[in-house]
Amino acid sequence: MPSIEEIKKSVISKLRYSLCLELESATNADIFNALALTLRDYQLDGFFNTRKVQKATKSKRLYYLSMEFLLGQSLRNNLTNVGLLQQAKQAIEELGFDFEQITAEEPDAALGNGGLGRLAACFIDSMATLDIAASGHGIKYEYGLFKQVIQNNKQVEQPDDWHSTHSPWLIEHHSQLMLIPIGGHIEEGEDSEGNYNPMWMDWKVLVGIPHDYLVTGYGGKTVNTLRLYSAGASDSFDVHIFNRGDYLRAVSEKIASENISKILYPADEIQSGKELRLTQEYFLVACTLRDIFHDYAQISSDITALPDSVAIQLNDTHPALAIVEMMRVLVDEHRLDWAVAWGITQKTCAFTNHTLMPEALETWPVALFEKLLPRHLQIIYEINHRFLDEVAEKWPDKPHLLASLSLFEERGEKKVRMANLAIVGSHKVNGVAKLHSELITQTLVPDFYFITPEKFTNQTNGVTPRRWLQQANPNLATFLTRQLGNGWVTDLDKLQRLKKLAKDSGVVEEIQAIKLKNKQALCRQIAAQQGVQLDPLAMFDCQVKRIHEYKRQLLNILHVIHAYLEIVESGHTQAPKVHLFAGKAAPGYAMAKLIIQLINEVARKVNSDPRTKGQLSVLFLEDYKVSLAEHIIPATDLSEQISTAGTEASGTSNMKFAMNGALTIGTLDGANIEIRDAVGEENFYLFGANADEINTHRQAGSHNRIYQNNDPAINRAVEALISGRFNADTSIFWPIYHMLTEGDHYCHLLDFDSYRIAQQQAQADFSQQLQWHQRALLNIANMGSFSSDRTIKGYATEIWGIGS
Ligand code: DL6
Repeated sequence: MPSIEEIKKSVISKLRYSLCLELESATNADIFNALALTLRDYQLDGFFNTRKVQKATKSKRLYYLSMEFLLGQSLRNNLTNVGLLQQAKQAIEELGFDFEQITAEEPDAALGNGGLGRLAACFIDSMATLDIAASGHGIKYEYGLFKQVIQNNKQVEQPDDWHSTHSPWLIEHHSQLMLIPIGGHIEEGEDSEGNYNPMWMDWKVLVGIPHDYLVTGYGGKTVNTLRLYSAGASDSFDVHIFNRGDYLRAVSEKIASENISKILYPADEIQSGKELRLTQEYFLVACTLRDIFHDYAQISSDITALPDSVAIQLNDTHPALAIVEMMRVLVDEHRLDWAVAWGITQKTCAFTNHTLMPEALETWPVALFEKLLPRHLQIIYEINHRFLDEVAEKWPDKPHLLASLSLFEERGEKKVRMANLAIVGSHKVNGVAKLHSELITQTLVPDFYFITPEKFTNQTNGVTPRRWLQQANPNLATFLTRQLGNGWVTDLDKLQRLKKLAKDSGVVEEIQAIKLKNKQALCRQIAAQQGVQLDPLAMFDCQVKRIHEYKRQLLNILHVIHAYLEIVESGHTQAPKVHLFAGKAAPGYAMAKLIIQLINEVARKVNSDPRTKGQLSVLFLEDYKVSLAEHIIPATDLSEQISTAGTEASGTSNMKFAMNGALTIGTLDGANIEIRDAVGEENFYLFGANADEINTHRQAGSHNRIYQNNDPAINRAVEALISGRFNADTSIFWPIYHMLTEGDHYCHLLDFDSYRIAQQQAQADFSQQLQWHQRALLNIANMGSFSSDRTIKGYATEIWGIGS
């Protein structure tokens, strides 16, 4: 381990020889870069060592393919995992800089939209910590998720220039660039032995350039990589056009090639039909498979034994083309028999589903495939043909199966169904929470479950305690280490031992003091950034996540409107409460953007009304991202997990909040159910209809107006939307009013009353501070199984055949 002096020396040397700067003129950003480069050297030593060990032990390797990796900031996390946090802190202070300011300089790497991308980031941390030979594979987007600013109470999107071109964490391997064919057409033909031999002709070339981000496991023993591919222009890019002398067109096609990794699609659900998106998915898959076959060639020449050494996990359907590309390489390049190639592919690939929303199931027009990936389309037809023949032979009395299982949607424009492709081509399919996995088999793809029940399994999500406890909540982490020793960081079940301390009022007061400190810190940050003063003694009730109708931020704000009207119209008083919201809406999602506007308009009204002073504050925090979450979560008293039952696959912020001592108000949805089982029903505010009840309600076509008319409180809150109270233009929130009262798929009003009662109970309980924090402590103590280490152990043994 380097000494403080050595770190200082290296920082000065990096400034001088890598950045061409002297200490005297260095800014905070320069120091950040120099410290990151210093740290990267230590990580590189670990990386070479890890490679040696993994080669010597012939470890089976896992390739995690994801279109999103929501990393956030890396400096503090990498320092912690390498074990250099304290030394670096001191070195930086001794050089005359403020360590907090240096870490704050780092832009978030927002290469993801939300839960799916952040899960991938937690997983690579856990894989390295568990010494699993693994690599993440994604795209190095030049622009990550857009930056959100609120102007006139509305979301405005700005490009996120996250410094991808000069991130100190990324190591470019230009010498390993890859040529990826795309477009063209197929010419049918035969090989010299008379076998069918289609030729993929006249394709253009995309160029993939790998960049490695080093992923250090806790303790620094294993250093894996996250490999992000950027698209570059190719010299050989459409030489035909060039040769014809149309230079400008040839150059613009080059630019189009570079555009492939320009931007992350800013929607948490997929963007079917978009040519660029399908190209991005193919680009990721094709680059990764080149790496996989290249790595495998270093260890074996027996291609049929590939599944013994390689496992591929598909993070949702986005990289499902890996199945097809693998078949193409095995059949067309390695000349394997189809059945042998198919056996290898199925044994190697596994698929995780992350959503039950039918509209989120990816489908791609056949015409688009034909244009971009003609050979892949042929292969998909062949997979489908053989698969459906097998089904027809096995279940001759169930011909209806063929339509639902087919890889093609035949109604309307013919499309490829990516979920069906992912299921057929994988040996395991998992959901991300118990309820979600059950619903996959019962409602999403019941016919696939019928024909291959053994494929379906569950791996409940988890989050890394390194970032979400140790880093985000140093006050609590110090307390935990004092009480339990340091072992909890890699064995979160050790938190169980806190249970016996819950009766010790001294310990509970410490938990209370830690929460207060975190709330004070958040208040300072909010005051500095948004100029708003909040009372840290108030109850902090937070809902931070993507803005979506199913997540029901609308239910939350309707309840806030109700509380406001209780104060100003009914003369009620309430103990101080702060409602915090944060989250981004997909730029094209009008209803979600209107909900953001409503929250901001309500906040403006409530906060400026002298009658609510000291009782109610509402705040929408701009530009939600990982680093902001790290400040909000440890400061939260009440965590809002209020999605309509049966819609949220798992949720992961629910885990982060509970782990940091927030109590949850939530529905029986996603992982909430397992969290409630773990922390105890008395430590969780349950409300609302369950998934079956929601289903029955929807099937009966029940109309929300019934609920509205029966309940004056609901009626008053809903009518306030169009009363001009929050915006002089009474038509602004009509779309919301209309949706709530005339056909609300997400059943806001159905659950409103039960939500209000649960809120009332939480508010009353919060006044009993000792009991509240005792329950907070029990939440922390029982969250051990929501570590992503537990999740990854599950994937490794049950899906990847690693470490079993
Ligand atoms: O599994 C990670 C995360 C879950 O916790 C959320 O419940 C779920 O909504 C999210 N899914 C997506 C959907 N993306 N696609 N497709 O982000 O996954």
